[in-house]
Amino acid sequence: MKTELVLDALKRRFPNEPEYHQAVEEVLMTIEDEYNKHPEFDKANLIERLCIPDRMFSFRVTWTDDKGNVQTNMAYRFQHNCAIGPYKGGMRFHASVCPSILKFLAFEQTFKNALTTLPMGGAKGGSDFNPKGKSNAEIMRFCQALMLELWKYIGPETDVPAGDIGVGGREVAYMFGMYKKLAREHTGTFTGKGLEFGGSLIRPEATGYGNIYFLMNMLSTKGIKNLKGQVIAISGSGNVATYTAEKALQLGGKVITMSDSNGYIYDPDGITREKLDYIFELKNVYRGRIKEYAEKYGCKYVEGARPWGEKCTIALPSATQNEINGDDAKMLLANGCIAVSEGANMPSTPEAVKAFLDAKILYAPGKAANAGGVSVSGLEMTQNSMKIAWSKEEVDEKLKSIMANIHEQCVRYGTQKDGYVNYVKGANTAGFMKVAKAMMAQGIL
Ligand code: NDP
Ligand code: 2IT
Repeated sequence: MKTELVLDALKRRFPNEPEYHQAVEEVLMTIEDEYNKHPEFDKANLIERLCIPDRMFSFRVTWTDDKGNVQTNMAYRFQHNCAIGPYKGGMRFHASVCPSILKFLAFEQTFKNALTTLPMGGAKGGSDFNPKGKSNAEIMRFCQALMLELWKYIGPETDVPAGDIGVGGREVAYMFGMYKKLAREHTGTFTGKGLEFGGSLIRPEATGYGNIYFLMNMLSTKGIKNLKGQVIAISGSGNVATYTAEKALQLGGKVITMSDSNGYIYDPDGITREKLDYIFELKNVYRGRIKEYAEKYGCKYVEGARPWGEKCTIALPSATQNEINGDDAKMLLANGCIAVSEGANMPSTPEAVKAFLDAKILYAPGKAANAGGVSVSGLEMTQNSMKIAWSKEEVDEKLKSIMANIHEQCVRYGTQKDGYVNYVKGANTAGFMKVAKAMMAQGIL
């Protein structure tokens, strides 16, 4: 494969989309060895077909705020690839949402979903709507207005959205409610639904728990069996970050940081179960800021900064893309960090990724480590189709075994001659090979 040529052509065709270029470049640079064993891929122009989304919807959403002002936002759905199953992926509501960010997320989702072992294609959607400070009624009206357009493009066997940044159980419920009214059917066209109307146990916990399960698989290759004695830095304080902290605590880890887009807290005594309950309440009930934790418990709060300068042995970025840069990575390594497992999607810049791989620490890219969320979404789809509900224990066991399976795939494709497991190469190659084989079998489409 002439990686540079493919990338240059993509950049020319889709200019000003840096996050999309970054995600594509990372995958193409790491799959070359395996790709070159298959000359038939080149003949079928597989790379271009795999990098460009199948379909991109963009539309205006008009809604009325509490003061009676008419507001507009842009919303999108990028259906990237459906070779192995219906399109599947979250919806993100954040002021920064734009085609480049959703295209990178939809691209990554395609490989992540392939790794889960479940039959799901890749998609992502969202809006530049900023949910911060909005009333419940405004959130509801926005979700309903968005769904007036989106419902035409989705369906239980077509495209199944879920949550992501700014979209949790509340937003999924409002979107699903409107979808069901317009489509006149009550099936599994969203995941992350409430338990009363088709949601799965463990779905809220799944991304965070799954990341810790993946981390434990990595640590066990070094003979480490629990998190006792490990000092853990987590970024974010949303869905992924809070459940990551919960499972880390259960396994004996000491969590010392959490953050939001305003700053981070550093609690040298460790966030206890009781303190974590406060964070759950702060975030989900009051929709407050992490700063309030520092005020309540009298610990350090650093405004406008990220937690990576604090000494830790394990870092679990769980907020957003490009939140660990090359300098942050160097600080983490200098402070003795032995493992980085990504709850967020593409949280490490290319410089940071290089630093982790050069230092040969345990480094799990998001598409492997955070696949637990979409995996339990897949299990929610299965339960909806079968019209049954599995117990917490059943879902958790399935999640554990899926994360172990993803770890195995990474080891299979990512083990280097010196024995170091390059999980980036492993995850990208395993995900790519599955999608590529499915596309080849289905002909030129
Ligand atoms: P939430 O909206 O629940 O939480 C996001 C957290 O990250 C908040 O604390 C938020 O702070 C912070 N954050 C968001 N954007 C930024 C930013 N630009 N700079 C600094 N902090 C930021 O989202 P999730 O927990 O669901 O998602 C977190 C990450 O995990 C994302 O990368 C998402 O794509 C990924 N992910 C999510 C899955 C899921 O199932 N939800 C599954 C797999 C991956 P603030 O409140 O100030 O905005
Ligand atoms: O990035 C992700 O994997 C998610 N936001 C979850 C997607 C899903 O469909 O559950």
